[in-house]
Amino acid sequence: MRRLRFLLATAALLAALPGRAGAAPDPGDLLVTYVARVCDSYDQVMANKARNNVQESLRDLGPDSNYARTETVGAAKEAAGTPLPPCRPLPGWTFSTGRGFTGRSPATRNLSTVSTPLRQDITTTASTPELDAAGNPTGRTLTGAVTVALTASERAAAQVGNLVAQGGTKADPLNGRADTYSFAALRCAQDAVNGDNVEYLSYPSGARHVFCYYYAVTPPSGAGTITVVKQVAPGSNGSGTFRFDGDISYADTNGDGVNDFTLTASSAKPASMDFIRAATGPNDPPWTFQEQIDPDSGWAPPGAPSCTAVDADGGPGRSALTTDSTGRAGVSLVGGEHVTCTYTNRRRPEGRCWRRRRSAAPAPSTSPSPRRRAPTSWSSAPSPPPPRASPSPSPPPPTRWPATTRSPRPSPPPTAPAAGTPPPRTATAPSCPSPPGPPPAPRRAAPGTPGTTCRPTARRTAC
Ligand SMILES: [Ca+2]
Ligand SMILES: [Ca+2]
Repeated sequence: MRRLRFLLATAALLAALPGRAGAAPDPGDLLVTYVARVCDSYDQVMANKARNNVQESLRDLGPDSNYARTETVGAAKEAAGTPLPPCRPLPGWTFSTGRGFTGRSPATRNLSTVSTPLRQDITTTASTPELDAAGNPTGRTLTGAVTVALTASERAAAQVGNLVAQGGTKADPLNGRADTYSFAALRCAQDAVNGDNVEYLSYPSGARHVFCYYYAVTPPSGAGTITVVKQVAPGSNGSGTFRFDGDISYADTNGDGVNDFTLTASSAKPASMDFIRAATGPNDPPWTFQEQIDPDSGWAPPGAPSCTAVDADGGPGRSALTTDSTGRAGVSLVGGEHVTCTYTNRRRPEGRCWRRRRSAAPAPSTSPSPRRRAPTSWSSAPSPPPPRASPSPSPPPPTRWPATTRSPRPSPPPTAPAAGTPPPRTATAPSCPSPPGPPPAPRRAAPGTPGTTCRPTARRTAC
């Protein structure tokens, strides 16, 4: 009976392999099973290994990755991390492959795409036999999936470590169905690190079959952009690194359990970071962020940021903006709008060390009619959420595990392939273009900067 199941599964697989129906697979074929899923909310989708702002979902994802640092994407881990139900198979979803990748842009629905497409016709079917790493049927079936063999051009790209998969096509990463689906996550083969819409396809040593899992969310929400700008007042000496806590960021750069991002600026060089985020619905809390100033940093607190909203035509926006004197900002984002909030810091006068005021209630200023937001996990809150598995130290090379913002992506395969399979990537092998967007977030600067009378402190957090 078991043998019969095996033979039936093999026959089904052969029929499913494009261009190989009815023919015995070449033992040298390299196979990929593409699987697509759709969920009802972002928090139903397991995150990739790194939780950072490379992630291209419009809201943060749910559980931390259940993969070990160098573990290859597999059906069992995906089923455990993002269960069906509540998520469902997504047949008819097209994937593409190419050489290298290009960062997200408005023209590609703010999703990364392959830079040189090799193939744009890989579409999931109702079901396909599940294969093991050697390419043999396991006897189980995967729904919303398709297995294909690498083409010659794909294989050539894989052999130089340059084969990349994406959800959708280069021209439309949402397959013309943006009115139904939003991107949530993509994980392929040995690359499940950054949560963007591109992943490298490579084969572990001895393997000839790998998986690529894609997750969409329905219904989609509109999207807008929030830009946080950091300015340093003229005449302020040196540069400063400023941390902002809030749910606008998907990263936790200092590992304190509260999401944050950092900006480093000087009077000669302001800094900014863009966040493409979901429009907030009537029942959604606003996006939030708040600058955090170490009392020993030598910088005075910025006070309320200056925020403006602009609509898609360049006119005044309708996004509701709230700010207060503690540097807190809330944005109820309207789809298609661009909100910019600017914080300006200056050095404290010499001889005066600012100390954090804990009791003073912030004096809110609003525009237009703010909605009262539910309490969220501001950094000053005493009870941070459960700690996340931090973007663990890296699979090789470690520099490809950004703790915060953008960096070369996707990640390289961690192990050496067998003969005839793609070679291992090294720390210098990837020549990924720098995607557009904010610069890599710097680590927090040591407090006690020049030009102040505050004592230096050794206090420093691990990033
Ligand atoms: Ca990625
Ligand atoms: Ca943090």
